[in-house]
Amino acid sequence: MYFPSYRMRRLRQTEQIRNLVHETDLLPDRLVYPMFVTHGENKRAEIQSMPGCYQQSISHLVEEAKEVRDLGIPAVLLFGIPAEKDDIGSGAYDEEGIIQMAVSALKEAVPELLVITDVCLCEYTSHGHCGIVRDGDVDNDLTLEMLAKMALSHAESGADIVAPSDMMDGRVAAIRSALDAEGLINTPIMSYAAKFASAFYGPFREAAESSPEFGDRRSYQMDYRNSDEAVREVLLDIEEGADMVMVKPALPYLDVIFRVKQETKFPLAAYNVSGEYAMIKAAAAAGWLDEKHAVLEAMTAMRRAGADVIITYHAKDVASWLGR
Ligand code: PB1
Repeated sequence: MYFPSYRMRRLRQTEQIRNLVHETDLLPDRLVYPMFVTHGENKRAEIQSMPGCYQQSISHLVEEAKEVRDLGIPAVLLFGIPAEKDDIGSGAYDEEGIIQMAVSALKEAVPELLVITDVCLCEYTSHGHCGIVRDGDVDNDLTLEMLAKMALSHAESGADIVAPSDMMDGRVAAIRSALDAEGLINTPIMSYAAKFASAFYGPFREAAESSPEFGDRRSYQMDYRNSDEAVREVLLDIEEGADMVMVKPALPYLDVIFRVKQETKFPLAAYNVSGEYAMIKAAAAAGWLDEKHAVLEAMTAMRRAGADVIITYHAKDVASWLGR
């Protein structure tokens, strides 16, 4: 069966034929929209390096969350910007903390929207690291206790899913046992299981005011040269009780997304991070890329690689382009 009796272009002739045989679906119900909520009243400030994304106080957050729901996007992922920070990030588990208050406001105003909370200390620590620092490095085991308290306070405020992004060893097991000990046996954990020490987080750190004051995150986030290690990290988190796993960033790691899905068959999220978003937005603003087509192609690539869920700042645009 070969040319000229077989012609591959027969199935590319028209939009109808191409749609009939297309292999990868992209739908709004696969998307999670990350949002930044800040302390205070009536605040809404666009993030310079992330056009269209905002640091906003709770009342504005709720309004935008209604738009997200109306677009058919099932979930938001919340990052908090507290009024104060300290060296152990104690604001992270404050029952009246910014995330705790935002979660209850969202669950009341938009109950059908899933609220996922990021569990990490970097937005709450004065030094900006993802844990408690002792002798110049993040102390893994001391940090576990804080993360468990933080995840518990989120779940008790009504969070539907908790998502530890800290990359401490053993944090999934620590959070699972803390939730179960308080009877929160049905709160799923979406673990940022294979999270790389990436240059593509720059804009986020501006948005969340969470840049490390000294050093970097390479003693806890993964080395981007390693793919076998990513599979080992994911398998460990599954062993510890993760309900969903994640690869982050996404586009520079499609090979890892593919491997993790193929080798684990576990529910898998890809996090299309701030730097990936900023690249496309900047190129589109300069007239170098067709934004809609570049974004839909990038989202489809993550799905084709095996991601079940895509966490992306493009979510609202994608959902409106898909017209559902
Ligand atoms: O969009 C992004 O860049 C996400 C950044 C990510 C949020 N979970 C982390 C990146 C970082 O600053 O190291 C925050 C770490 N908890």
